[in-house]
Amino acid sequence: MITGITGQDGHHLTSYLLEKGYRIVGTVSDTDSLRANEYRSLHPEVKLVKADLCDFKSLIEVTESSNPDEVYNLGAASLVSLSFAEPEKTANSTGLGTLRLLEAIRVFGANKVKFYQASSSEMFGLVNESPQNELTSFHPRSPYAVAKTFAHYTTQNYREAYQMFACSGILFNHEGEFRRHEFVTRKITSSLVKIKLGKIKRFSLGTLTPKRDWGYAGDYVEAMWLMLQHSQPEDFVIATGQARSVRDFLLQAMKTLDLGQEIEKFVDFDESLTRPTEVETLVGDASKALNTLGWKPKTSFETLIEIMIENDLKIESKS
Ligand code: GDR
Repeated sequence: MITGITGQDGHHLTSYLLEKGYRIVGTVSDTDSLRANEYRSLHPEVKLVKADLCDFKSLIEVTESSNPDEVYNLGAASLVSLSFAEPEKTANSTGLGTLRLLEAIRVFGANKVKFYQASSSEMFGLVNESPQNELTSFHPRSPYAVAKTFAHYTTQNYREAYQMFACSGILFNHEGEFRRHEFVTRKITSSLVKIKLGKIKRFSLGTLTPKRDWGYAGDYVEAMWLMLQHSQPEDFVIATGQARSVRDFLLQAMKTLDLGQEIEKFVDFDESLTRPTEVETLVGDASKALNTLGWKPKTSFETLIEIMIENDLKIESKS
C-alpha cells in the first residue's frame, strides 16, 4: 500500500515494485482528480482507493480492506514554501497523518506489516554538522520540517513501543521527470526549455545561494524498498554526498540547453519566492545505506538534469 501514490516518488516506486511482481494499492484523497487520472493512465493495473491522511476512519478502512504486507507512507503536503502559508494543514496531513496511519496499522496487524516513513533532510534545517548522517540532531526551519520531525519520531516510537517493523528513510532532495513544477529544479528546467523554444523570455526565482544534495528519484525508491527487506527496522540517510547551489543547478541546465552562462539574461529575482527561514546548506552522508543495504546513487547531477530537460523538451515541443 502506498499513500501519496500520485506524487513523484509514487510514480517511481510503482514502476519499481510492479517490476518485482508486487500487487499495489494506492491511496488518493480524490479518485477523480487530474493527478489520479494521469496516474491511472500510466499504471492501469494499480488499484486506487479513496483515503485521506487527515481522516482516521478512511485509513482504518483501507488498511483493513487491502491487508498490506508493506506500507509506504509517501503522502504529505510536500512544498516547504507553502507550509509557511498553511502551517496547520501541513501539521495535520504531514505530521498527524503519519500518526493516524501507524495507529491504523497497529490495530490491523502490527506484527505483520512493514512500514516505511518518508522522512526528510529538511529536518536537519539549521545544521550543526556537515555532512549530515543518522545521528545528526534536528533543527527544523519550516512548518513542513517540524511536521516531518514529528512524523519521524512517531515512527521511531511505534517501533520501540509496539515492536513494529517501522523505519524512516531520511531522503535528501530527489528530482526527476515526475517532479512538480512548484519545486525549483523542475521550475528551472521547464522554464529554460520554454525559453529555448521561444515560448517565454524570462522567469523568476527566489534566492540562488541555498545548497542542496540533489539525486535522482528513480534511484531513491530502490533504497525505500531495500529498507523494508533489511533484517531489522532502522533509519537511513539517502543522499549523493554532494552539495550544489540553486545557481549551480541553473547554470548546468543552461549549459545543457546551450543557453550560455549569463543568468541575468533570463532570470529575475522575486522577493516573494524567499522563505521566512531558509535552510542554507544540506548535504548527506549515506555511508550507512551503502554499508548495510548496499545502496548507492547511480545517476550523476549532470545526467539528472539531462533527464529532466529531455522530458521537458518532449512535453513542450508537443504542446
Ligand atoms: P526544498 O525544495 O525546499 O529543498 O524541499 P525546493 O525545490 O522547493 O527548494 C530548493 C531551494 O530552492 C530555493 N528557491 C526556490 N524554491 C522554489 N520552490 N521556487 C523558487 O522559485 C525558488 N527560488 C529559489 C528555495 O528557497 C530552496 O532553498 C524538497 C521537497 O521535495 C521536500 O518535500 C523534501 O522533503 C526535501 O526537498 C528533501
